[in-house]
Amino acid sequence: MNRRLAQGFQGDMASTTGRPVRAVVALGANLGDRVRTLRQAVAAMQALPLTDDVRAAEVIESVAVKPDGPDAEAPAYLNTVAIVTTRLAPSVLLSYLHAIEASNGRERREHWGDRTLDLDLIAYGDVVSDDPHLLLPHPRAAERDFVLAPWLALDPDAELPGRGRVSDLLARLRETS
Ligand code: PH2
Ligand code: MG
Ligand code: MG
Repeated sequence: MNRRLAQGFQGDMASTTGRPVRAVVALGANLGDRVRTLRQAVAAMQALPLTDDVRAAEVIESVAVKPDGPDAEAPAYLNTVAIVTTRLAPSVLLSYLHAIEASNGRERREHWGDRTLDLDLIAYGDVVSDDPHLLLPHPRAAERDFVLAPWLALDPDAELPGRGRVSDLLARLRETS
């Protein structure tokens, strides 16, 4: 694991769950060398403590979605989804994901602004949480083709906790768009 990432989190290493949990992470990049950044992000997830079995779907390209809708003028995204098996507590996993974003040059200026790397925790086991610092599952996952499609490709039986089967959610989304 990257030293800078490890140093930032020494105090949190004990924040683990007893048993391994499957977590789903959505990756997106629309600035810089997008392929390289996504590869680095997957490698960084593989190097996380108490985490293994990182499986990433094939990368897809998608039109940038902005607060007002799809924007074909904005740089296009590469998106994928990774499923990881982890014993990190969800808040700790999320902190690591933010650190991986930062180490890949992520800047937070604008809501849904262009970015080198976005890592969103989509689901953590079957946990449902309305803690504003840790909303689970991700509140917009069911509306996002670029999240549901790679997730379904990795796991045909995937379920979004509290929302149903990913295959049904994706079919419904495609009917209405
Ligand atoms: N992420 C966003 C906003 N818009 N559009 C696409 N195509 N892919 C994304 O990952 C994405 C987006 C905010 O997280
Ligand atoms: Mg996002
Ligand atoms: Mg994000």
